[in-house]
Amino acid sequence: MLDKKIVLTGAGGMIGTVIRAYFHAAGRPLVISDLRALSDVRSNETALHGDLSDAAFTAQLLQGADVVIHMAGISNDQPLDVVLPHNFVALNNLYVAAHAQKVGRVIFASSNHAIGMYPAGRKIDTLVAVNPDSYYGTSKVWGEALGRMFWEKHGVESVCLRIGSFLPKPVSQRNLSTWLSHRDFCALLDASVFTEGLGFEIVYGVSANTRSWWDNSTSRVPYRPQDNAEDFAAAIAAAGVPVDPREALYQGGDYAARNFDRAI
Ligand code: 15L
Repeated sequence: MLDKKIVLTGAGGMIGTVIRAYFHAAGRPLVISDLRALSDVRSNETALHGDLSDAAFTAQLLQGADVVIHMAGISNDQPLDVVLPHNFVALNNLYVAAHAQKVGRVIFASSNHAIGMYPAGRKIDTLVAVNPDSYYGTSKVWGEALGRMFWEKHGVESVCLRIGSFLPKPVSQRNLSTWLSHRDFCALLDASVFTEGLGFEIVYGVSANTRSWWDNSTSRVPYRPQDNAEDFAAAIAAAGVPVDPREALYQGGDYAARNFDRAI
C-alpha cells in the first residue's frame, strides 16, 4: 500500500508545496508536475512539467500511476473563459487519462465554493445538493460530477476534498468556521490516499473548528482533524478585522457576495 506510485499536479502551488514537504519528510517518492518548470526538485521527486489541457501530456504524466492528487487549476473566482481550459477541459483530460492508464484513484481538490450559496451558520453534510457560488464553484461541481461518473461507469475511484480556507492560521471571522490547518490537511490527504475501497467519496477539508458548518459524519474517509480555529478567535477579535455584512451571509463569503443582485 505504501509503495503506490503517486502523481501530484499543481505541485508549485500553495497546497502542492505543503504536500511536497510532507512527502519529502515521509521519504515517499512522488511524481510532481506543474505548468511552470519546478526548480527545487528534491531527492524523492521526479518532475515533469506541462499543460494538462494537452491530453497527450496528461496521458504521459499518469503512466503507471496508482493515485493522482490533482491540485492544479485556477484556484480562485475568475470569469468563465479563464476557468474553462484549466478547470473544465484539463480536468476531463485527467479523468480520461486516469481511466485509460488504469489509475486507481483521483484525489480531487474540490472546494467549499461548490456549496458556497448555503447560508452561513447552516450545518450541512456531504450528501447535500451542490450549491455553487461562482464559475470557480461550478468548476468544482463539474469535477465532483466527473469523479462520480468515472467511478460509476469505469471504476476509477475519487475522493473529492471540499477544501475550506487552507491557511497557516485563521485570519478572519469567516475562517473561524472554514479554516483548514496545514497539519489537518496532511492527515486528510493521508486518509484519502491510503484508505482502501473508498469508491466515490466527498469530504470537507476543514479543521475541528467549534464554529464549523461542515459535517463529515456522512463521509467514509476516516479523517480526524485536531486543530480548532477557536484558539485564534480572541486574536481575530482584537485585530478588529472588518466584516463586510454581505460576505457574512453565505458560506462562500466574498465569492457569494460578488455580482450578487437578487433581491433579498
Ligand atoms: C478556495 O477554494 C480558494 O482556492 C481559496 O483561494 C479561498 O478562497 C478558499 O476557497 C476560501 O473559501 O477561503
